[in-house]
Amino acid sequence: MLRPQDTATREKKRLDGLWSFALDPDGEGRRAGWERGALPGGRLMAVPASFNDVVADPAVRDYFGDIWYQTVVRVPRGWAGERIVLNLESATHRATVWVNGREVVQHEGGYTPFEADVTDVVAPGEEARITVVVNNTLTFQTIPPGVIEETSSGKKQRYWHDFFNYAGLHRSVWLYSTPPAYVSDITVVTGLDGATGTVQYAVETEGGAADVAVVLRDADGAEVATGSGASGTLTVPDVHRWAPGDGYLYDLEVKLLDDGATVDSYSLKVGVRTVEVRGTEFLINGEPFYFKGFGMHEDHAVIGKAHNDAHLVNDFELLRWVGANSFRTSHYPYSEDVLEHADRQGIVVIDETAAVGLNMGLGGGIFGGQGYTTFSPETVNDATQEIHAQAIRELIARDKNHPSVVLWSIANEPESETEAAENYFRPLFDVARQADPTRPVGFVNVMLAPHGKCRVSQFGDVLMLNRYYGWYVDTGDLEAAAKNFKAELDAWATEGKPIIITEYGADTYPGQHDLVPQPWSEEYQVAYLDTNHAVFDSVEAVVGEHVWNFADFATTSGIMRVGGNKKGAFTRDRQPKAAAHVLRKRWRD
Ligand code: GCB
Repeated sequence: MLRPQDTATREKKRLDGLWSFALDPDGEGRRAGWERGALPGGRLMAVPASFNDVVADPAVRDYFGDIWYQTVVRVPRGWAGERIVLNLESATHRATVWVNGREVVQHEGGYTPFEADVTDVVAPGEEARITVVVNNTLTFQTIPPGVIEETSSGKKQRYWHDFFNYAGLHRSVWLYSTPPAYVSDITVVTGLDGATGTVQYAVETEGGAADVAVVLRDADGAEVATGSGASGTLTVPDVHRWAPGDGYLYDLEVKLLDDGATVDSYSLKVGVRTVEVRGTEFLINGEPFYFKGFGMHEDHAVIGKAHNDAHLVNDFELLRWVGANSFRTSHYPYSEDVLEHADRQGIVVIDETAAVGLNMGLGGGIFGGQGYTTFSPETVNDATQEIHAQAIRELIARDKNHPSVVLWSIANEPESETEAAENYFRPLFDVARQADPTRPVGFVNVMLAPHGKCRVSQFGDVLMLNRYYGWYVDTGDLEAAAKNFKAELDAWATEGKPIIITEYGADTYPGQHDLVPQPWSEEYQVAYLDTNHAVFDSVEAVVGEHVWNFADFATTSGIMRVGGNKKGAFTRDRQPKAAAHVLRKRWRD
């Protein structure tokens, strides 16, 4: 699926703004057919936004179930004879969509786009009523998983991931037009042969006309290569490579031709670069790359997980300020605007699915997750695995052309020390490799499955480790932390694969100070980072460090969290803690 775009043959209309909004705890809307008329209640909600923190009502914040959204849009009159498509960049965690009372699409999974051809349901120049029922309930058959439990105060949503279950329409909704014959997908794979770059392309089309022509232009708009046919390879002498810190992008214009006349055109940004794992090295353009950066979250006051361009630009400004060259989309696919910006900025991305919390033994009460077996016919089972596979396919289908994306992470901290985990994950690595044979694949390993116990790491091209020596273990004892961490890393290094420390961090209450550094103080966070860095620097196979987290973020309430998770180098409103200055020194010097 291609992102909506304005081109010589296409137009798009953004449907963001205030939509009608209704919570429907009893599922009455589906029975009564709310899609056939105006929603009851007259409430309004911003799109895009997580609805949770916008409304001043605890019952709304923690609500789970059906959430109805509706808007009325006028279809541009100039779209007569065109194909008309409704596109939702995300609906968390699933949705059914009606246009003028007719169901047009359903989608499972909260962080990837979906769309419907609505040409036959709308009329150019006329109004169309768009109704979306979003559902945010998590079960054992969702990614991420959750369960509804009966408590003394009623039904409650429980889940095993450490961030708040924000939901709603988090990203833009579009109506767009294409000609009846159109380009439906493009895949590019780039290569390097000395100073010459190659751009292998494959174009898919629908609706008739089948002649394809492509033009590759440099950033100044000068033509550097042309091709014809639905697939081929372009060569670019003296190529300007896409590289970390240098987000140089070419533009690939794809034209669909009928008798020589252009019937559709689409423009794709292309960064020419290679990615390869060799021994314990992670190579970008054949050169060893060391990941410096963060696990992040899409998380802001009021809007929750909604995309916002000002926050996007600001977060990347802070990445640059602190000297980061990369981040992980922990723990779900981020808005595609984020990836496009990473492409432009030369920031490297580890792209993760929403498979987080597949570990019901984790936490020992920390996240309240006891009493379930992770993998069983009644919990995470074959049906979950298929939904997980689909989540991997949709992530890769959406992000395969982004030069910034160098590595797929198919899960964060799942149970991985059991035979059941091994059986669950083996085929999922195949799914990822089938969908993209060009990038390495991995998953993020949890401390409970150290070297020698983990049965899933064998499938990964890289080892991604989340470790909290000096925080969750060896709390406050950084000497022991260093010793134990080093011993574990030395053991992992024997695997002969690159190791990326995908999480390490210490909760820090901004403004909390200690002359003798104690956990929660800014001084302890600094000392913790220094200790960890000394360990990384002593293990050659370590090729990256991603601090947990870029910024403080919202979580469920609990005795382990003070107004959310406070492991940010920045506060939730993006002010630096002392740690941010220390990182800046290490990463920029
Ligand atoms: C982890 C998880 C992350 C949590 C973090 C923490 O291992 O991957 O989602 O937020 O630990 O702070 O406990």
